[in-house]
Amino acid sequence: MVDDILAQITENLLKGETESVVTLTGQALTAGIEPLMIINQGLLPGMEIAGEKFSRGEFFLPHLLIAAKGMQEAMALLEPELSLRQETPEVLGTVVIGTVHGDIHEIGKSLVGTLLSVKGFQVHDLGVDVPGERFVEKVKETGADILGLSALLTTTMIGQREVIEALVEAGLRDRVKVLVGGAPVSQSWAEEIGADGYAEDATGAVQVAQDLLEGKS
Ligand code: B1M
Repeated sequence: MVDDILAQITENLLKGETESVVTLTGQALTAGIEPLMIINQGLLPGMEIAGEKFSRGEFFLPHLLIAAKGMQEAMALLEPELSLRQETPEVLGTVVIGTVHGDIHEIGKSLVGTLLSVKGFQVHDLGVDVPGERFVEKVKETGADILGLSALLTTTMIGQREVIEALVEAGLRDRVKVLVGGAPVSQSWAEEIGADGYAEDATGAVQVAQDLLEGKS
């Protein structure tokens, strides 16, 4: 039953049946399936397969857009449920997050932001295609503990390095920990550009953010 409903979510996401994705997500919640399980085993496999099909020339941009719409509409249903499970009432720290300049991929960055909020971080999400100076301004304004930089394209990940350089220029580098992520990003890239942390996925990002605040990494 659980596997069945999650498989249907994946299938409908790929078929571009946004309404069915939302209905099935609601049904999954009613059936008592945890929101994170719906995300990780229902929605994300769909996005992954959509990307693979795009690489093979079986899907085109409109397919990706409609799959993204399905995921985002389902997330609108899941986010309040995730908030209800918020673990700590006190604020663990402040995070500024966004997708770097030239890159409009939104979903992974938003998922990282949502899970950080659920854990108890105060999150300022700057959105996508964010210029370096905007990150710097917001870090200054909020006194953020952590700056999260997402990049989904091999051509835009260089933007993460540029933001770190902009922080150095603004004299803020020592005041904020930089966490990087996104499909083409790796631990070695993080080290190369002088980031403080790297996470492969949203759950990992929460762990790394906590470790950074506790000074473990
Ligand atoms: Co684009 N796209 N896309 N796309 N897209 C990818 C990334 C791609 C891998 C597809 C492919 O070819 N297989 C490919 C990149 C190739 C490369 O550079 N290596 C690609 C391309 C080429 C493009 C365009 C250039 C296509 C074109 O125009 N010819 C174009 C670029 C536009 C631009 O940004 N300037 C483009 C456009 C789009 C859409 C707009 C159609 C749409 C995005 C819609 C939206 O976000 N509102 C889209 C989509 C949907 C995808 C795929 C299919 C799915 C991305 C996604 O949302 N995944 C993607 C293929 C793929 O990733 N398999 C693809 C779900 C999401 C939860 O995962 O974003 O990876 P992800 O986030 C993960 C981790 O990466 C990590 O945690 C998240 C949760 O687990 N993570 C972090 C992310 N950020 C993090 C930050 C952290 C820590 C962890 O700390 C701060």
